[in-house]
Amino acid sequence: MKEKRNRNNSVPKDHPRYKSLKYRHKIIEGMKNLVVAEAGLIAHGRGECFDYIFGEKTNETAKKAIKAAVAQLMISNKPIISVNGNVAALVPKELVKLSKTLNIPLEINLFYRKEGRIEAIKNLLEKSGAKEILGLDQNKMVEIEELSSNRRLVDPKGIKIADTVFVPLEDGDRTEALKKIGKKVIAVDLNPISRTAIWADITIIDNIIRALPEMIKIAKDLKNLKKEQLITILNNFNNKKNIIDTLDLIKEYIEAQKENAFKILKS
Ligand code: PTJ
Repeated sequence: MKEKRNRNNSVPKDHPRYKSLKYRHKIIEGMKNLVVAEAGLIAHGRGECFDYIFGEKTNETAKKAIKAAVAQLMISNKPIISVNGNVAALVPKELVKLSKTLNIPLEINLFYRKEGRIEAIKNLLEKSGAKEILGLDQNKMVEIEELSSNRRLVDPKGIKIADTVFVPLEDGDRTEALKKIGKKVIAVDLNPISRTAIWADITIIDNIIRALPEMIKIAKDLKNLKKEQLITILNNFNNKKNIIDTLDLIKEYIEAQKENAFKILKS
């Protein structure tokens, strides 16, 4: 019998899936305090499933997309980071850090507009160091006509006038609508064939919990590049090819598991 028993339902640090369980608990906690929508739990589970089938790591294809994404954000005139409940619950400090490193505002934009959610997310972001947050005063929001979901309500100083919108994990209809009104879209989505992934200009196929710290690191690396050098990075990036390469990686990973998965039986 193990000596140190887990008495308070926290995740024991020696659990083989400690990290994954830790983030699950952040999502559950987020749901209890209104940051995360109920459907956010299901979205998280879908993400976990995709993460599993490419090894729960930031692959080379994701690194290429991250570099292009940061270059795109750096050359944009009015970029914006859109924040939903799941992202706020999982990586609030990193959202604020990316926003400060690249000098890009955060805008709360929700699919499920339950009373109290915007306030809860605002408080969490502020606790994590955010100074200016857009998307707060619902009376001042304007509509994106091409969109029928709640995400159509946007801040006139943010998404409405942005040239590039960074949309970490979400439903697909908005990316399509944003593209139709001429915006560049950068998405983070573990599902390489979601509508968001396919419609985005730059698709980072990675878990947001790994993608954001990597983006912050790359933002520091690219800080001193000239605009032409950033444009060259973008010109060398092909989103369609990158998605196809990621699908190939998934095939290779699953193929390798035919041998590797059963090795644990011998250990
Ligand atoms: O907070 P709200 O009200 O704005 O709602 C947010 C959710 C996520 C509930 C809403 O946008 C939604 O229902 O999204 P979907 O349609 O479930 O899409 C979520 C996508 O994100 C799926 O393709 C998942 O595979 C992917 N995903 C889930 N968790 C992660 C992820 N991608 C990257 N990192 C994750 N941790």
